[in-house]
Amino acid sequence: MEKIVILTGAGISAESGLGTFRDEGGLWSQHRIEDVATPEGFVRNPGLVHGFYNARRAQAARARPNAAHRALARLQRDWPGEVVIVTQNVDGLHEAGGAEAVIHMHGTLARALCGACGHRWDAPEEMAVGEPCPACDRPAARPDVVWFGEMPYRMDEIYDHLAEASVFAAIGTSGQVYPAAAFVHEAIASGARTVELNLEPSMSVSSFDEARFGPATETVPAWVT
Ligand code: BJW
Repeated sequence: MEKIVILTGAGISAESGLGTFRDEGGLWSQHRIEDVATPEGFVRNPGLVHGFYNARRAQAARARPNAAHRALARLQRDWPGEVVIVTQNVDGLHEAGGAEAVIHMHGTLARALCGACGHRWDAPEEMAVGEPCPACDRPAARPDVVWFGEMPYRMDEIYDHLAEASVFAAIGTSGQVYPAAAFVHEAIASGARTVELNLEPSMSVSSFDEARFGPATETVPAWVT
């Protein structure tokens, strides 16, 4: 049975109205990474970080899945082998589009994490500074997302899937953030055929066997059929 492993990034949700990070006008042109996406930034100014993620949580709650999310869900349902979706995105649009068992390697806006004891729970719409953890009562609630310098989630599982992949596709990701940017090399080492679907060539386009460029709502449904 052929296993297809798909890595998605912010570009797949762009046409659902969610901003990407590194495109012109993207999130990193409006916010400093060190301030909002590192554990040190959270310690320095938790209010700023909660504000950043509260706004993104509200925006993600309003967003609807697009044709690319739905096409991947269809592939997952119809493909006779296994289709594993690994996303770097913290929105829930793959699931809203019908996908199952999505691996959120950079966490999710929908959950809160206790920085003291590791307990996780459903995030309220607005997280506030000093909110107590429901398990240990310490005021250490943070968004359950992976910041720079932290270990992305479920890495062993992802590497196991990559080792068994017949096809690896990277969709809507700039290939600038590790370890996700190196997944294509793991897939190549496993003998997988590799394809990039992106608006324009990413940093690692030359590593892929095939590349298709254009908006995800066009390239992904076309690739899936
Ligand atoms: C479209 C489109 C449309 C637009 N249709 N396409 C030096 C070398 C190597 C590594 C390091 C290094 N120095 C430091 C590191 C490690 C560091 C890192 O990678 N730094 C780099 C900047 C160099 N990485 C880490 O710290 C990670 N942890 C780690 O490495 O732990 C150790 C470890 C080692 C080995 C194994 C395992 C672990 C953690 C990284 C955490 C990243 N966190 C963020 C925030 C998450 C929460 C949140 O959402 O706020 O994750 S940062 C941000 O970048 C977010 C994204 O998931 C991630 C990737 O961004 P993405 O998705 O690629 O978006 P963009 O904007 O970059 O690209 C969008 C793409 O879409 C573009 O190509 C567009 O063209 C395209 N597009 N519209 C199709 N309509």
